[in-house]
Amino acid sequence: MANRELADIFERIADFLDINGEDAFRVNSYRRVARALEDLTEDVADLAAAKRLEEIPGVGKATKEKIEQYVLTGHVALHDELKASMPDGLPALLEIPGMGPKKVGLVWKELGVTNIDELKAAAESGKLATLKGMGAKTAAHIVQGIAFLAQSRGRTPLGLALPLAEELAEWVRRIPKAKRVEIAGSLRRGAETIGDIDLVCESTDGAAVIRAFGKLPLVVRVLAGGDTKGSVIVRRRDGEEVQAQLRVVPKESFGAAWQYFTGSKEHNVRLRGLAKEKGWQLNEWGLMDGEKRLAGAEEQEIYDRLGLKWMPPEVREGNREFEPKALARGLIDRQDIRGDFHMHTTASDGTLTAAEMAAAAAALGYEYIAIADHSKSSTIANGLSVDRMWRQIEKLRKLNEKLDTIAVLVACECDILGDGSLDYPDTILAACDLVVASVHSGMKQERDKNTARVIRAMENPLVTILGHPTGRLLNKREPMDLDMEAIVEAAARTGTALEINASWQRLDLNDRHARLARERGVMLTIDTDAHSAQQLEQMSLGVRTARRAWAAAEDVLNTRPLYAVKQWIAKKRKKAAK
Ligand code: DGT
Ligand code: CA
Ligand code: ZN
Repeated sequence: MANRELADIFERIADFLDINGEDAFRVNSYRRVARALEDLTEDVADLAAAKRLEEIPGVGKATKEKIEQYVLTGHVALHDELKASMPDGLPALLEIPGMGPKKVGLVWKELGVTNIDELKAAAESGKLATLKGMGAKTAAHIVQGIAFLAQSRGRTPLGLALPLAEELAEWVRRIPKAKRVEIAGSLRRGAETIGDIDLVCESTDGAAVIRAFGKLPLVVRVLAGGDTKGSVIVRRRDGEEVQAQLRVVPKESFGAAWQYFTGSKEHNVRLRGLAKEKGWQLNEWGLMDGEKRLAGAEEQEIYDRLGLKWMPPEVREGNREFEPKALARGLIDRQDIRGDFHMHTTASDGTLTAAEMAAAAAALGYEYIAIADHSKSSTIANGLSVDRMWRQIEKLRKLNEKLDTIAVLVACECDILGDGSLDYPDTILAACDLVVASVHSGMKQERDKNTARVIRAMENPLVTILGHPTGRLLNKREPMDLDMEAIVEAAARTGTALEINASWQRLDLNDRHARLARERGVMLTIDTDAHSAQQLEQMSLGVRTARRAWAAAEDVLNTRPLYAVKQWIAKKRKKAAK
């Protein structure tokens, strides 16, 4: 239906008129019709065809003409004219908390401000505070609004949100009247980035819990608070802010609320549909048959009553998880992981020696690791020259002989050069136990070129794993334009493993591509790309991504014991030797 789009256009006309200082009556006539359009149950085009536009509340001569124009042409001339009459950056100012159309008009006319950067500069220079009706406090508020807008556009990466949410949940657990507290939302589903943190709490005194929630030390500001829901801003470890919601429910509803607020929305729609088919109702308070509560205290009961197996949160995306045989194989767990094939040491850009990394990995209970430092072309990462790499191979062999707690495999992260050839001669690659091949430069080429480059690298029989396949950095760098179908097909054909790089900034492969790879029988690895001991613990983020790809332990090479890993690596190498 066009209603929504037309409502937006009318809303923007009202904003533009308001910025221009038009009289309130005219401005409001557009706002009223915008709202009426949103509430309309019939398509506005049908109403226009039936000459029934007058039935829409608030429609007068001027607005009726504009609706007809839109239905006919898809445009409203007044909207286009107004938009053209003001600087392009101006409408974006309206999105800043604390900046209404009146203030936007004021800063534009009085200070010549035409975009967010100029507004920020005007605030910081003190000019903004001198405007009529502004003052230092309003100016400070606007600066805060600009900062929040900038970061709230980018969602929070899972690796930043998870520890923060766990800490917040721990604080909530200490609130006297709070009982059970759990994380819900996209965070519980292990999504790569999250919009906000959702917590669910069992208590009989919601108002008290929510008041205490607003006073927790992590909380920067309170946005809203009531009897069942509180909403606050907390600060991320990088200084940015994230919104967090707390929902408080009684014991008998805890499972239902946890399920509901875990989502996803698509998954919930399906679940609610199944309840409806049986004549029941499902919402955040419980699974109800009229007045009778069928389930609600535990999530498990809800799935049980609906005749389903309980579903791990990572698969609740409304993407075939309701099919009968969907999850027959089970999902990989963090405990299935026996090693890590991708980490760096002081030989290139890591912070610990190989011996120190081995000790840290042994402390995690691993059976093996591969040390994969950078190759010579990665000069900023202090990549190893051919000579240095020969010495590194020798050094790692000796280290491995010395250790009896953990096996150290000799590896390298070899650059894939522009033409798809590798940064080291085959003699070096053959001397390694395994080779991670990665693209680190020249990623802005066209899709065909990128794809051919990466496939050529995978065709080298000495390449074991394609490292961080798309090169993306969450919220920072777009993925390389690749034909992932072709990459996955080539991985299957050449017997090359595809990496789920578990670094919190990467998660690359992403869940979708990892699922595609798994469905085509491609071997996956989950590697941390650690540059420090602490980064080895990012493994759990990669496992979450693998679970979202419905991967079982058998789909992931580093769940296998060392002898089986070696056999698997040897297969591709042998095939090529024939
Ligand atoms: P996010 O925060 O954007 O990363 O994504 P979610 O999935 O955490 O979404 P959020 O925070 O808006 O809401 C949390 C869950 O609550 C969501 O996954 C499903 C449920 N939910 C929220 N609003 C609705 C709704 O309007 N309908 C349904 N069926 N479920 C909803
Ligand atoms: Ca959320
Ligand atoms: Zn790399």
